[in-house]
Amino acid sequence: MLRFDLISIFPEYLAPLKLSLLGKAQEKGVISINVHDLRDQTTDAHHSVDDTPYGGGAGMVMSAVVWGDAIDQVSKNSSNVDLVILTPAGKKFDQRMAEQFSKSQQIIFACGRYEGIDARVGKYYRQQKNFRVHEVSIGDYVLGGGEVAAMVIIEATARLIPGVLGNPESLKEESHSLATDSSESLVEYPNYTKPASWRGLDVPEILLSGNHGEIAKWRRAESERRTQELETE
Ligand code: 6GU
Repeated sequence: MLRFDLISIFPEYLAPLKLSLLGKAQEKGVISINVHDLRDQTTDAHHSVDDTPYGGGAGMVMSAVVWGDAIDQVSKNSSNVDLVILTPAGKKFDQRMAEQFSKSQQIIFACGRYEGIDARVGKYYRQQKNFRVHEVSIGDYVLGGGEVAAMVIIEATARLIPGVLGNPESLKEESHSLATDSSESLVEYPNYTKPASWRGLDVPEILLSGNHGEIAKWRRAESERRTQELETE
């Protein structure tokens, strides 16, 4: 069972993880998702989690002391932890990374806010033999914090775990998994369902033909055309 732990100062922000596919997967016991409030680790009266940056500059930096205590707490007794530090300065998340994470035992998501987490946190856990540390971004834009990014990563990762999807066949043909080599990955072909004619728009004739060989060829060509279209935008 893959165990996901998320540490955040806004645990309520992560409530949607109980819903839909991920909620069902937790009920089935295929995954577990555990949300932790970073402020539970603070010892001062104000429950502060951040401070001004050394060297000056705008914004606040999240405390290594508080993060270290929280990560220690959530990883105690764990022999094999992937620590994901969410930051717009991280490596770009993609389907290949989701496939790797889906084989993990435990993934801890450090959801930072403000100007980020003291850089020593990643450095420290990289030195621990039971940890693999990943600094990850979900795209080239800046969010207010890592919570939504963590949800994106969990949703993409969990659905690759056997037993999470109702119909595992749906994994095979979808966007980004047509090729085993993700450098050659194509987006999905267009899908249609009844009615065959809607507001003057007809479903492509070939899909009504029952000729599975020709349908497969057409779909492949559509995937290539759409992928090409995205690349030339
Ligand atoms: Cl992981 N965090 C923040 N704050 N912004 C982001 C991001 C992460 N990925 C893209 N933008």
